[in-house]
Amino acid sequence: ADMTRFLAFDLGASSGRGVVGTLEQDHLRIQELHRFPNGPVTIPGNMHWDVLRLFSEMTEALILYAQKYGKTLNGIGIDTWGVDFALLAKDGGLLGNPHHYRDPRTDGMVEKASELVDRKAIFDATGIQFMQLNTLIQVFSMVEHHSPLLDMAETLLMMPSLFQYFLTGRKVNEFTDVTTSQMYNPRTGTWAYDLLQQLHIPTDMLSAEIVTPGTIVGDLLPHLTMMTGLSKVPVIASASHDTASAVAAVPAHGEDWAYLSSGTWSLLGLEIPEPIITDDCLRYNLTNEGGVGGTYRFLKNIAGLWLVQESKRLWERESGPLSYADLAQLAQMAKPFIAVLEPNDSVFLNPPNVPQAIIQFCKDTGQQAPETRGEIVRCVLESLALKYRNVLEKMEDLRGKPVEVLHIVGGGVQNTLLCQFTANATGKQVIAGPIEATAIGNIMMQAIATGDIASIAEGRDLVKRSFDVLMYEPQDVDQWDEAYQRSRAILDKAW
Ligand code: ADP
Ligand code: LRH
Repeated sequence: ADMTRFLAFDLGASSGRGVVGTLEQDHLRIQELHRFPNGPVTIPGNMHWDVLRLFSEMTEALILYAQKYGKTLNGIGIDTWGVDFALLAKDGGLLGNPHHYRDPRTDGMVEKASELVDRKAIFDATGIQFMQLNTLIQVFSMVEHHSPLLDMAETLLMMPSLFQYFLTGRKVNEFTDVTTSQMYNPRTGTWAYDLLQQLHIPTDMLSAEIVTPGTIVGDLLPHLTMMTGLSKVPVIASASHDTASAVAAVPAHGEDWAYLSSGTWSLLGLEIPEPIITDDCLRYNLTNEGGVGGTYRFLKNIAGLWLVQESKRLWERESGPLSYADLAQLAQMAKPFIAVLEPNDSVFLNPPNVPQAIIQFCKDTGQQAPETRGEIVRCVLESLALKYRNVLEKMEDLRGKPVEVLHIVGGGVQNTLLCQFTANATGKQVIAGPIEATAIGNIMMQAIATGDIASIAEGRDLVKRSFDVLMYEPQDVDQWDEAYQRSRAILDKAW
């Protein structure tokens, strides 16, 4: 019999990849077909994503697929980072270049928006944490800056849906990514129209249907089948928010687990049946993003390995190529617990020089500053692990039940030092893997859409059977507990 194969496009803030998933009897096999870098492009005044280049890398992956596996492909699904979006004109043309969420156009805009509608009302209408990079705040900043694009926009598409539109010509948004916008009301199951009107945000552009994860959207357009050599392929809205796909693929069972999706960001949270929209949640700036199978992702964004990525970029500019493995080794040998950072402090959102911002933060908070590269990376990793404990404690408290294990998935699984630190800081058993959980979750949701997998539970069992994980047991817990108690004041600073 023919193999059942799916292609997942997983676009993260630091790289994109096309991954082939082959369903065999009892097993899912994945193979990376194509990987390409991603990052911001800054032109006067603005910071963008290069969406046309990303799309041409995607068509390149389709060509590579046809060369390697032949013309039959059972599905294509796309997931990307959250919150960013594109605007389309009446004729379907792309209006401008989509912005990067770290673009400073949103500086001060959360405060401005909350002068019109108070934070409690915004949270009540959406259940989403406040971050200046949210779609809501980005669009609000366009309103404030009188962007002419808003007058011309007929359709707003979230980033994964833009690429899906490029593949199929069909304009639909998908639930999991829509919920990251802070423009959607999970209680009414529609865009948060009242809130948007109060912020003077035009709502006509919210015309695309919102579909649930695992919906077949349309077929690959004829010019693309011709260009690539593929036959007709269904394009499927998987869990199009990368974090939703990652959570879908966590090889967990029962309810006593938390997840950490570890990449550019650290997304730490719980899978829950209903959003938790309470005053405590608002106070701790926790969020309720839409998940698969009717669940919600109760989580917090923690500025994650972005701090290491940026340090690496700066150091490479100074003195040539460095690998993540090199940095991990330097960190391993460096002196422990020199200082602790609040990774979510706004000074780390987009500083020109992350290592310098780290040193400055330490000075400003009266701490000794790390000096060497190893010390800086170690300080970041320790701070992340301590922040994980800090956030996890709040979440366990709000849900009213402790978790037993913490599953780590994503590229950050390769940072074994961080995995061990996370076990040490939280006192939980850590189960690390799979690295490509996001692409796997994307493939899983496609297979559910085509009927090849019956349910999410069955998909998670398949992931468990198909991929190895590594276990980390807590070590040096007393020392980590002391470090935690010493750093409470700093870690509690940026809720
Ligand atoms: P995103 O999807 O947000 O672009 P990924 O899930 O691909 O991110 O994870 C990227 C991160 O994984 C990098 O920032 C880096 O810190 C970490 N990483 C990647 N490869 C390695 C490695 N070989 N050793 C340690 N860490 C790694
Ligand atoms: C991770 C992620 C995260 C969003 C951020 C913008 O890649 O999707 O869930 O908050 O990017």
